[in-house]
Amino acid sequence: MLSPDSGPLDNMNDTIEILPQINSPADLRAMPMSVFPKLAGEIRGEIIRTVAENGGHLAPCLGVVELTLALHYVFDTPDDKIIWDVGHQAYAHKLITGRRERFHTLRQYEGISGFPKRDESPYDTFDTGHSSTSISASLGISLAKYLKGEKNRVVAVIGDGSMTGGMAFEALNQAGHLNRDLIVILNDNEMSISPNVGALSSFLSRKMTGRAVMRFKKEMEQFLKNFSGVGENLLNIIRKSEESLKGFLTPGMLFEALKFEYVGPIPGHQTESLVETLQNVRDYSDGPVLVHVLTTKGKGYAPAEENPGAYHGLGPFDIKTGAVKKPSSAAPPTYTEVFGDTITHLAEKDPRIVAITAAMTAGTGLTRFSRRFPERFFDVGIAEQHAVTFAAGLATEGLLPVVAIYSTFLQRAIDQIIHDVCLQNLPVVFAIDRGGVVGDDGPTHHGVFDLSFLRFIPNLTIMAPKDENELQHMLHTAIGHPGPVAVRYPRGSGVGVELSSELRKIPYGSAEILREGSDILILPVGNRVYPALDAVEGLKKMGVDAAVINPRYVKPLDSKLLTEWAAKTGRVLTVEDNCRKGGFGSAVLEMLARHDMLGKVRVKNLGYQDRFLPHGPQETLFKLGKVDQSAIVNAALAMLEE
Ligand SMILES: Cc1ncc(C[n+]2csc(CCOP(=O)(O)OP(=O)(O)O)c2C)c(N)n1
Repeated sequence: MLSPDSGPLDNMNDTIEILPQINSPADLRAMPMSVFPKLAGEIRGEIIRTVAENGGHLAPCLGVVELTLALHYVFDTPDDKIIWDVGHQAYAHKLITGRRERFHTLRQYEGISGFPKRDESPYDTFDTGHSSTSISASLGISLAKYLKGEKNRVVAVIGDGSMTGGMAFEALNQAGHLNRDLIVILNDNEMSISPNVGALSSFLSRKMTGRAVMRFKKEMEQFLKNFSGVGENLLNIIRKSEESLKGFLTPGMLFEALKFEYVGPIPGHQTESLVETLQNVRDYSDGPVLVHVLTTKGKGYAPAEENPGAYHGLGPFDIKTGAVKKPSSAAPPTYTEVFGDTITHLAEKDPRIVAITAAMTAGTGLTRFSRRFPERFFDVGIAEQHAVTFAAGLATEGLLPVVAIYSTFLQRAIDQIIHDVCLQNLPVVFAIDRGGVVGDDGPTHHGVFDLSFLRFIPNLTIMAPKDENELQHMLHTAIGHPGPVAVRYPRGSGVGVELSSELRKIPYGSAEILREGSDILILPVGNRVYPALDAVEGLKKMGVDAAVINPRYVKPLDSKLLTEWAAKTGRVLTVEDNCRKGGFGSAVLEMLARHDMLGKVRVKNLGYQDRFLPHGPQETLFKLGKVDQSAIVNAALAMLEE
């Protein structure tokens, strides 16, 4: 699988000599630039070894090693500021800003984060994880420095994928208007997670063959043909120098129109020329500048270069073969896979079904759908807000859009869900993946707010499956429902139940009683149902007889069944992989209050407290957040003792 010049593997066998001498960028600045190629190899080796062990974002980090060295060499960090967009490409930055010795703890519980964190290092200027924020933040920082009379430089580093997010353009627009100093580095590797999509990406592409250029060329040829002599000469020049025509048209024009000085495109893996360009920009620029840098995603590790999408973010892998270490072949399918298969299956039968992703085709399980129904599949780029309103438009014309977005990224589109979908009661299905804690990516990525931010929206139905089989039935129920529906499911493997071949509709707003009992009613939602059933087994041994109801619908709640069992047991314990405020437990409290039962029934809610959870394995976080099996047992016992 590896190509003969797989670079980093050679580097990895080299002795690590230079990196240990760098405890801060000041050490880097004291070195001759001639050591940079070897240093870049050492850094790549360190990144590959650590990600192979811990998992993480490999290809994005390998692509910016030289750029990182050049930035810290030229700019006076941490006084000058570097803001990494998304922040998933900042491992080299971490390695040379004093975190080399802790780097082996990357993404581990209580170890260093996979993203920039202000409380981890003064070199981390701005916390990130969601895309397209870097130019806005940098502009704010630059303006603040101006108002405080400080002269430091501010540099945003943003990928071509992240540049597709609307916020990036909102910021460019204001930056051009304010005309203050700001340096934007466009790290263009032609990739988002998968190949970048959209008109902007073809505009940036150095292999541009866009229709606009072709049309321009044709029209120019026609025009010049009218002038004998001079016209012919020019025509020949244009024909011969197609590259310069493209250079004339792309890609600087776009940024120049936004009043940025455009520099580039420049090669991104030659540190010395990067340094020279950045020094010029640092010393001579006046007003906003965009430096267009061309990099190779996965640079230096053959499997990642060959398949940058698969090596964008991954779990532990074998360095020699590049093969990802799978838990076991017998592991149940993930919720994501079941979603992808179910939606493809349903779309076979109903041509109105269309699927939408915001740059997460593989992540949301839509690869199969995209191949089977290319015309009914839309990757809109990193543009969650647009994805939702686009779906609303499709729905007004009688189509049945399924918008698959991770819970954390859907936070971006709350207004679009309210204003464009729910207000008009449009039949859009939101397939919300990664609901609940996601693990190693940490607080920027935990999907622990969705039940709260969706519950208050009129017309919206919310479901959460207890297992992968129920997910299938919920999707079948959601599609065709005459209004918006959100189906929220967690990251990772299902519980291993059999998948029914026949899909059935779950009666609207109905819960299911899983276990009858007289002492306490446990109401777990989604992925908390099985831990609750296990907890009940434990409680039984302690002489406690607990009832368990799977609500299935978070909204509307099955108030008849729930109040009946609340009254029978006199105690209600809710459990959710969501924040406590405004979540499922709050819904149960509100329902009991409406039925005037709060004086008669004791209620306790298990869910995340009012603070952000760190990164770490999901199971560790369930424990930390007190929503795991033992927390359920303890809470039930405490309620019985009261
Ligand atoms: C709002 C938002 N949506 C989706 C993502 C998931 N995501 C992380 S990185 C990435 C691709 C970024 O592409 P680019 O900016 O070109 O950086 P590259 O990885 O190619 O270096 C996506 C879609 C995100 N971080 N934030």
